[in-house]
Amino acid sequence: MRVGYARLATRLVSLSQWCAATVLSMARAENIRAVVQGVRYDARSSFLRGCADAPQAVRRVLGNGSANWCTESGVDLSQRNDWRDEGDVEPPDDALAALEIIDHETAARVGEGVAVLSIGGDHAITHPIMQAMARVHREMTIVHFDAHPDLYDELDGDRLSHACPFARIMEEHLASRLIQVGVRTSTPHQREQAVRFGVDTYETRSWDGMLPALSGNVYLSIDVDVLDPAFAPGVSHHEPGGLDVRQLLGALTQVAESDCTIVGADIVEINPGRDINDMTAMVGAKLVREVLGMMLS
Ligand SMILES: [Mn+2]
Repeated sequence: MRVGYARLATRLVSLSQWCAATVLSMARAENIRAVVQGVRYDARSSFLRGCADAPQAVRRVLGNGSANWCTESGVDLSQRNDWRDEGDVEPPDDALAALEIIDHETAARVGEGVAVLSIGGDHAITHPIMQAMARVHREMTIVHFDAHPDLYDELDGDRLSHACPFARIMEEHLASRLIQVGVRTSTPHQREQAVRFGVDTYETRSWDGMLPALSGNVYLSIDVDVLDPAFAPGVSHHEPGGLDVRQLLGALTQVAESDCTIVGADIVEINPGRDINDMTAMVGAKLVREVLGMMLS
C-alpha cells in the first residue's frame, strides 16, 4: 500500500504542476498582468484572531458602490481586463499544512509578468508567499510597512508566528534586501535581528517620508497597523503614533515612480471584528486599488 500511496502522491503532484502551468499559460493568453487572492488565515496571530475575515470585508466595501474603481492617478480598474480576482485560499490552522497550501496556491498564480496581490490574513502568510515568489523572481527587494519589525526568532515558542515572518524570509534568502518603514515597537532582540539581516529600517519617530532608491523586483508587504489607529482601528494590534493614510500613499507613489517592477504585494492584519463603520476595510480597499493600479501601470 505504501508504494500505492507514493505513486498516487507523485501523480497528484504532477497533476497540480500541470494545473499550475495551465493556469499560468491561460493568464498569459488573456494578458492577465495581476491577480488578487484572499488568504483566510489567522492561526499564527499572537494576540487576537479575526484577520481571516478581512478578504470578505475588503471585497464587500470595494463592491458596495460607496467608491468608484479608479486609482488616484486615473486608472479605472473596472474597465481593465488585465487583472482578476481569483478568490480565497482557506488553509487549515495547522502551521505546516497552511504554509504548504499558501505557497502552492501562490505558486500557481505568480509568473513572469503576472503579479500577485494577496489580501490577508495575518502576517505569517508573507513567508510562504515569498517562498513561492522566490522560485520565480531573483534578487527581490521587500518594502515592508509595519508598526512592528516582525523579526522575532520565535514568539511564545512559535517560529512561524505572525511576529516572525521576516526572520524566516531573510534566513532562507528569499529576498536580497529588506526595507522596513513605520516601525515603532522594536525590542532589543529585534534590533539585533535587524543588524544581523542588514535591514534598512526607517522608524516612524525619525522618518522624513522618503524611501531610498529602488530598482529591480520589488515586493510590497503592508501591515495596516503601520497606520495610526485613528485612521485604521480595525487591526489586532493598536500601536499609537503611526502614519496617516496620505503618508503611506505618498510612499507608495515613490515606489511607483521609481525604476522597479512590483512583482507582488500583500495587505495584511486587518481585523474586521475591531473595525468601526468599515473605516479600516475602506483603507484596505483603497490600498488594493492603488497597488493594483501600480502593478498594471
Ligand atoms: Mn504589525
